[in-house]
Amino acid sequence: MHDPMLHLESRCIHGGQAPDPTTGAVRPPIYTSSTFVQESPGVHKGFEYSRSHNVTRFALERCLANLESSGLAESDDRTSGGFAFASGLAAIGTCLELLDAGATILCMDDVYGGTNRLLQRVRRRSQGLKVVLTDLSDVDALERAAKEHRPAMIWAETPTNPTLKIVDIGAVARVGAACGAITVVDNTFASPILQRPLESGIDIVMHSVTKYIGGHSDVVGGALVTRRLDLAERLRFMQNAIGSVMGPFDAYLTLRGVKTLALRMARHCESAMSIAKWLERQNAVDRVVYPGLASHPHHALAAAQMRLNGASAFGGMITIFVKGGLPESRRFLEQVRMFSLAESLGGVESLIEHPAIMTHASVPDAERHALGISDSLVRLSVGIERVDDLINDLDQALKAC
Ligand code: P1T
Repeated sequence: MHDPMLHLESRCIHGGQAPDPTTGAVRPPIYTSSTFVQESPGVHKGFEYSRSHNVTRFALERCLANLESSGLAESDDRTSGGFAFASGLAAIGTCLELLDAGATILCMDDVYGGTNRLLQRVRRRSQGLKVVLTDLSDVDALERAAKEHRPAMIWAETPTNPTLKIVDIGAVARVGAACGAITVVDNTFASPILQRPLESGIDIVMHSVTKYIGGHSDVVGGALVTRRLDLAERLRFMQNAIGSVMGPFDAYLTLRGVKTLALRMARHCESAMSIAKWLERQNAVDRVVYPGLASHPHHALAAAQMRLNGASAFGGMITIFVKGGLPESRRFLEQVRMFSLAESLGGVESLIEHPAIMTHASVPDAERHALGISDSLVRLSVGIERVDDLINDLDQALKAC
């Protein structure tokens, strides 16, 4: 079903989905077959080999393309411009293959540590990429860097991981179009429910579906969606040529997770807002960073750019600076009970972590310090448990530090 007029909640259930044509099954089956029989060499039913063609993966890819409003029809591209990968980093790696050796990529300075590591410690060497890290939340800096470096790709992440800066997606699209760069937004923290980069003119949206899209901390996966047919053709070639595809079981699980994405996001946003406001009143907390708070430097932009059913909504991620240093944040993190101390985010269960030691350890020290990822910075992923229970948990843990 491809009605672009449907609301996002309905598109989570029906977007890009049709009953199985052979049986009428309302959920796509898990097609495990690695290969497909041919009547005569080259004569087949459109399915040759499962890396290239998998019914279950295609179902997820069409659903994500629909949710992100790729605008491509199945008659343009088999999965309407959606592509699923074995992990978020596999999706990023495949996307970077659109660039020729020696190309320049202009990248947000604060991105997931693994994205930074792939760019700086792998692709700089193996692909000769020139990686220019800039604070793209500063539109003047974005314009200046684009003029100076003439990048072939601009990579934005918003809200950023872990400092929750907000990048103006429309500005990235405009600057990218003016300098001929392919523009990419990592939409992992917002999910397609809150933020719609392709509708603002961005070329490619990237997701770690491990997070909100999967939503249950039981699958690792990644996705790319493009609105441009030329890029869809190149990504289809790359996805098959490189081969870091999502397997059918993971595609099934992810698709199952997507069904409740809109419901979950509403709860994540509501609870995170309550918790952020509560945290602001706690003595043991130096500073709370949440795009929904008036104290956030990019609050107005976030309010305009992150929307749920016509109202502003700011996601489920909160960053705090605990008073003191590493001993205090360590005690706090050891003391939480309902929040699990673990990497990752976006699941139904609340997670908490220490980016400097955990998710962003691979970011070079000097860069980490410049970004303010200090030993007192703690990142919370607010789940969908009862919010009072979460606050009680944080309360008892903060009292211990
Ligand atoms: O873990 P993987 O599915 O490969 O996705 C990588 C990735 C890409 N982009 C963003 C914004 C991310 O947050 C991640 C993964 N992040 C974590 C594991 C984390 O705890 O921050």
